Amino acid sequence: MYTLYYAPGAASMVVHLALLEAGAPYDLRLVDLDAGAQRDPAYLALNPHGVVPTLVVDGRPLGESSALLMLLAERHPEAGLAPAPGTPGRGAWYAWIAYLASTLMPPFRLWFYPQDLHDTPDVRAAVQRRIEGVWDHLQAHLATQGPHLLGEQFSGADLLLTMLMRWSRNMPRPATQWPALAQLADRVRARPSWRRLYEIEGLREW
Ligand SMILES: N[C@@H](CCC(=O)N[C@@H](CS)C(=O)NCC(=O)O)C(=O)O
Repeated sequence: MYTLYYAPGAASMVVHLALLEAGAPYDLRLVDLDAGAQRDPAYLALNPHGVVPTLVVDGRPLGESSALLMLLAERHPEAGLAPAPGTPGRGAWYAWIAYLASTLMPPFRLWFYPQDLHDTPDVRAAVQRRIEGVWDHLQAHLATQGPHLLGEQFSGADLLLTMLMRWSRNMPRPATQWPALAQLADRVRARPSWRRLYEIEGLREW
């Protein structure tokens, strides 16, 4: 049994999707970010960074959405969230998750939390360019080697990418303006896990 501390549509989303894909039993605990619940001492004891997600695994709280995605893929190999260890796709899968976590997570953090930096229009434009540059790169990859990040094989990396694409929906150029990215998102959004998560987390807008 897992316990997932989450906020609707936040970085916890990919962990929640992985749990649903795996059919693993879990409890959900809402962290009300608007009310500042992530800074409650009881929550900080679980997650010293004061962010979601936290996943309690065998009684131990762990953070970092991309690491939790990899952990769940390892603990539930039958879910097909990752190519099997030792196969050629496994290395590419690690690389895509590390790429998404290192290139998109930081600028999205700055986009949504401009107070983390001294915010100016120049900084905001640079953050936007950084995110759009990653969409360009992913478009080129998916157009030639898609439809998923690993080609024909769906994986948890596609869940992570689609969550990150979703975060761009109100940006001047949302990720769905890149056709191969839009096609990947359509595939992921058609999955039962995505639909079920929308029901559970009460999400409406893409
Ligand atoms: N690198 C972390 C980022 C987590 C993160 O920034 N979560 C945001 C929501 S998407 C959060 O909890 N924000 C609350 C705050 O910073 O006060 C991860 O991937 O888990």
